[in-house]
Amino acid sequence: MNRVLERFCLNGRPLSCTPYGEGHINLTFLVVTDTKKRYILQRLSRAAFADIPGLMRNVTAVTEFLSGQSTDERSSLHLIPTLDGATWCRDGEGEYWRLYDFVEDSLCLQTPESPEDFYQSAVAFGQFQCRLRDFPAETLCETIPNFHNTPDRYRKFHLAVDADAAGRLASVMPEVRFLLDREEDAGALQRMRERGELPVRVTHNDTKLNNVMLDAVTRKALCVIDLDTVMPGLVAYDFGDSVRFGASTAAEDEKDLSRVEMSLDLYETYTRGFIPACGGLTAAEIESLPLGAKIMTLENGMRFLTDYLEGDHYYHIAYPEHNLDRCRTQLKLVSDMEKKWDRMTESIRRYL
Ligand code: ADP
Ligand code: GN1
Ligand code: MG
Repeated sequence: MNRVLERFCLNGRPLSCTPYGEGHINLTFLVVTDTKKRYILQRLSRAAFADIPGLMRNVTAVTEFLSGQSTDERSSLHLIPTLDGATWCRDGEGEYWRLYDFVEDSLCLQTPESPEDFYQSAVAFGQFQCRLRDFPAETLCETIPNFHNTPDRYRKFHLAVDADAAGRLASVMPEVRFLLDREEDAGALQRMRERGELPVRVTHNDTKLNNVMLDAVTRKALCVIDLDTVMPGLVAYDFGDSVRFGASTAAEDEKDLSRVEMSLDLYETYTRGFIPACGGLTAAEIESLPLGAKIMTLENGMRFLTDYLEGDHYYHIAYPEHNLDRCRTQLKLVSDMEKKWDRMTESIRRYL
C-alpha cells in the first residue's frame, strides 16, 4: 500500500490505511497522514470496468466540470494527482488505483435516519442531474456498456441460467420464474429510450443512498460520490435506483423478507426532493419515474441472481448466499411495488 501511496502527491506521510465503507465494487481504504489529512484510496474493480483509463477520463472531466460551478469545495469530489500529474496509477500486479480528498464533516448513510435525510439525498441527486445538463455527453465513454439496458441484462441472465456454472440453479427456481414472468414488461424503459420518447441525459446510474454525502452538522445535501457509472442515461434510472435502495424498509441483504417493503411515504419524500431539483423534466420523463423504480429494482434482483449463478465474481460478498439474499429483497420489493402501483403513479401526477 505504501508503494501505491508514494506515487501520489500526499500532504504528509501516511500513518494508516484501513478498509472503509460498504461499496460492492471497488476496494476502498481510508488513509490518514501525520498532518492529520485524510484521503480515500481506491483500487478499481477490473471485473466491473473494462476501460479504467476511459473511466478515469470521465471522472476527471465530471469532477472538474462540477468544481467549476461552485466555490464550496465539498460540493464535488477532488482527485489527488500522482507525482507525474496523472489521476491514477497502476501497480506491479496491473491493478488501478486512485486517491480522493476525504469529504470531511460529512455523513454517508446506509439507511435514512429520518425522511429528511432521504429528502436531502434526493436534492443531491436532482442537483447533480441539473448541474450536468450542459456537460458534453458525447465526450463520456460508456464505462459499463448497456448498464441499464434491461433486455440486455435478461440476455446475460439467460446465459447464466443455461450455463449454471456454480451448480445453484435448482435451488433458485422460484426466483428465476419470478424474473422470467416479468421479462416483457421489464423492457419498457429501454423501448421508450430507443423510440426517442425519453431524452438521454448525463445520469449517475448508481444512486444509492451511500453514494451521497450529507453535511454532518446541518444534514443538508453536500455532494454525490461514486462517479464511475456517470454516462448517458435516463432520469428514470437515477430516480428508480434511489427508491429501490432508500425507500425500502429494510437493508438490501435483509434475510427476513416480512420486513421488506417499499415505503410509499419515503417514495413520495424522494419525489418531492428529486423532481424540483432536477428542473425541466419532460412530462414523459416524470411519468416514467415509477417505472424506473420498478425496473431498477427488478434489474438489480436479476443482476444479483446472475452473479450468484455465475459463482459471485462481480459483487463483494460477505458469505456464500449473500447475492441470493440480496436478490430476494429486490424481488420482494418488486412485488410490493406491484401492489402499490396505483398510488405510485397517482402521486407523481401532481408534478405534471
Ligand atoms: P463502490 O463503487 O465500491 O461503491 P464508492 O466510491 O461508493 O465505491 O466508495 C465506497 C464508500 O466509501 C462510500 O459509500 C463512502 O462511504 C466512502 N467514500 C467514497 N469516497 C469518499 C470520499 N471522497 N470521502 C468520504 N467518504 C468516501
Ligand atoms: C453496486 O458500487 P456500489 O456498491 O455503489 C453497483 C450498482 C448496484 C449496487 C447494488 C458499478 O453499487 O449498479 O445497483 O451495487 N455498481 C456497479 O447495491 O455495478
Ligand atoms: Mg458506491
